[in-house]
Amino acid sequence: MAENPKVIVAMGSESDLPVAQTTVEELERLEIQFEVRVVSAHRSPDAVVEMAGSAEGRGVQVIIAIAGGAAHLAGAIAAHTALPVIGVPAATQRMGGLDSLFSTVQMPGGVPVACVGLGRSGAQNAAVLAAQILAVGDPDIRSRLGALKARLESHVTAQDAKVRQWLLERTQA
Ligand code: RP5
Repeated sequence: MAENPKVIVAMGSESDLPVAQTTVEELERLEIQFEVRVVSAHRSPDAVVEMAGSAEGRGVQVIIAIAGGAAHLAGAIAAHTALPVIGVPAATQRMGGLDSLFSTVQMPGGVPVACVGLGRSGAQNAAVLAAQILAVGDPDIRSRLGALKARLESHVTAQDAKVRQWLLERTQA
């Protein structure tokens, strides 16, 4: 766990860990100091208030909140801090995550929660968006984000070459 975390990755239950893992991996790749917590808007509300209320004083700059179902975690955190909060709705068995999505994004005016989508790409993008927020005042993170963009581009360029070759071989067969 980082000594001076810039990001907190909070999840409502240990069962959200598979989603959180994707966020954590991207934060590690971007070399961002973070810590991970399990705090629940409904099961440990006092811990949510304590974590959110003390984050800014500890030097945290962004909070990522992962939760499913009646996913009030991101909103409950946003109620207790002026730090940017990014919500990641976790998929659920009954409604596929639509319940989590609506619970996360439908915030009252004045208390925003940024939400970048469900699933693996949502969990990854929460980390990237957190990095982009930090990068406003940190050129090192900005340069690591530049490297990420370059990696994404070369990955797609390689896919393009592969698919073009596939089509060539198909037409020659
Ligand atoms: C939410 O309820 C958690 O974020 C989790 O996604 C969901 C189910 O939690 P468990 O019953 O698996 O602990 O609070």
